Amino acid sequence: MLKGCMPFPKEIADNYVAKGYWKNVPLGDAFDRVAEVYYKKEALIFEDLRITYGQLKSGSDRLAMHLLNMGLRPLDRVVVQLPNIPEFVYCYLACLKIGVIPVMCLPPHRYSEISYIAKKCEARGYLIPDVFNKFNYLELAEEIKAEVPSLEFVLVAGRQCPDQYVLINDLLEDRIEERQSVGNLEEYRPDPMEVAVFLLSGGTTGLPKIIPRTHNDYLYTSEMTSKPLGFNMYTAFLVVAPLGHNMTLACPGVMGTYLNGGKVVLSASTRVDNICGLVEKERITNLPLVPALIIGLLNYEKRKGYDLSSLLTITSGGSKLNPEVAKRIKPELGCHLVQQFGMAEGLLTMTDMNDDDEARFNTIGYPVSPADQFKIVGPDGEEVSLETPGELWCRGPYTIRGYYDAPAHNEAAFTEDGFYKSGDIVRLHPSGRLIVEGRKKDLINRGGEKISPEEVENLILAHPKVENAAVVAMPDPVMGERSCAYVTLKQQDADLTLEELNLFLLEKRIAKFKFPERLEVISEFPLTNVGKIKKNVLRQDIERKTAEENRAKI
Ligand code: OOB
Repeated sequence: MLKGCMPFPKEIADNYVAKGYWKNVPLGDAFDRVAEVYYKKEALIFEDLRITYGQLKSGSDRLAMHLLNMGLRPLDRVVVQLPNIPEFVYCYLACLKIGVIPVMCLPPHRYSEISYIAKKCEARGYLIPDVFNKFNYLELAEEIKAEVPSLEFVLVAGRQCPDQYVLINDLLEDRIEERQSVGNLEEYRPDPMEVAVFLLSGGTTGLPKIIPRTHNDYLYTSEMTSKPLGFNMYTAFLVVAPLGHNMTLACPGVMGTYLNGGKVVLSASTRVDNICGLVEKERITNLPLVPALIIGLLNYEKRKGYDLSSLLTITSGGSKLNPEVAKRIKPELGCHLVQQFGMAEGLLTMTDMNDDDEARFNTIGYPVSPADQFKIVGPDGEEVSLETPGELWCRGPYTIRGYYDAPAHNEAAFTEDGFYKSGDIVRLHPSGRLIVEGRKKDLINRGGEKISPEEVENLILAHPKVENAAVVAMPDPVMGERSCAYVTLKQQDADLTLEELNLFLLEKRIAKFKFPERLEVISEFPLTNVGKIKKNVLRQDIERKTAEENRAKI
């Protein structure tokens, strides 16, 4: 396995193969097999582009050959920072076919994240749009190239780019298969036990950790998560969240839709009018959303003007769904709710369409594989009794055994016998389903997008006026949580505004969703007897303040 990755122990891997969980089929082959059956059927829709399985297969073959000709080889890493456009899917499949590892970054990431990740995984390629959401990625690429010596190729989705970069569409249009045999790809067919994709962790430590997912485990993920949703060739799957998220990519996501011969529709925006318009136009059957968008959809007054009757399921995942919101889905949107709890590290749990209301509104269901193992553990490291909250530890055929090149962190995050310590606090319902109670890890979950407080605190601490800083989650009725920064200042009589702080963070060039949305300047921090900031006291403080402010508004 790629150096820096922790393989599954041999006897366990053999057992997963023997039991049929791992098919020993690379992801690219799995797609091609379906594409041959559904050659003329629509696979990918974006605005007025309608792409068939046949076109997607031949386009990704062509792109794979071009990548090889450029010099990319199996297990090379390429950072992917493309938005939800067809080029993303072509490039993803092309990489999978030749074992090049796509590193799933997000369009809002900026210099700070991309330079760190590209360096950490020694990326040889960087895939970007030219301009997206008014941001110029070509300029960013220049700086990344200067900073990351391994980076040789910049591939651009767009109409124009500097000479030293390559336009993805030029490659997609150049009929290389007339000069070279497609059969040559066989030679580079990846080992299914190898890494297929690098995902990024939500990150509780300073910077994101890299999550290696293998062909075998990632294929299994998509197979198992498409079952509770009843995916088949009539599935019309709408992608709203970034394609680089595990949920949209593979749980069951794009890959799960393809394994079943369905069609994927890409949404260019997260606006509710856009979502409703696409559901009506494309007769969408399955819609995965974070709870914040479900709330947006339910509260969208003009929704009744759209025909949403094709919807069979809405999957909610990424952050906790309030049961009061869950209850409204069936009566108001006319489709089933399926709750999904997951993590890029692996484990997934889901409710079933046929579950009763109590289970669907209040639980996150069962782990999706019979081979998933989990423990719910108290602070002493011992398993707690039924219905007692504790930390969720998990292990199984699609949960990683370690982050990429992070031995010290792995020691803390995994047990010796391979359980991943998720940092989530859950409780076991007598039915065997799990209920999310909270979390132990220091993280902010802003509408499903994860923020590492430590990463932001380290940047705030560099502000000349700031003496000490702590970033905590504040409750929010739509996003679930937003980020609030508490700071003490070096000079007690000085002041600092949120605008001033965020202008400073803008210079530090991190993704904007990580910016604090509220600032509390205090005179001193509540400290434990060993001098650590008592974050729970700050969380309670901001919870009380926001509750009081909300009461005052009514
Ligand atoms: C998904 O993956 P990540 O890696 O962005 O975040 C994982 C964390 C979990 O550890 C948990 O803290 C939280 O996100 N989470 C939920 C949740 N689903 C995820 N918390 C409460 N309720 C839920 N339903 O977020 C992810 C990956 C695959 C599928 C779905 C979500």
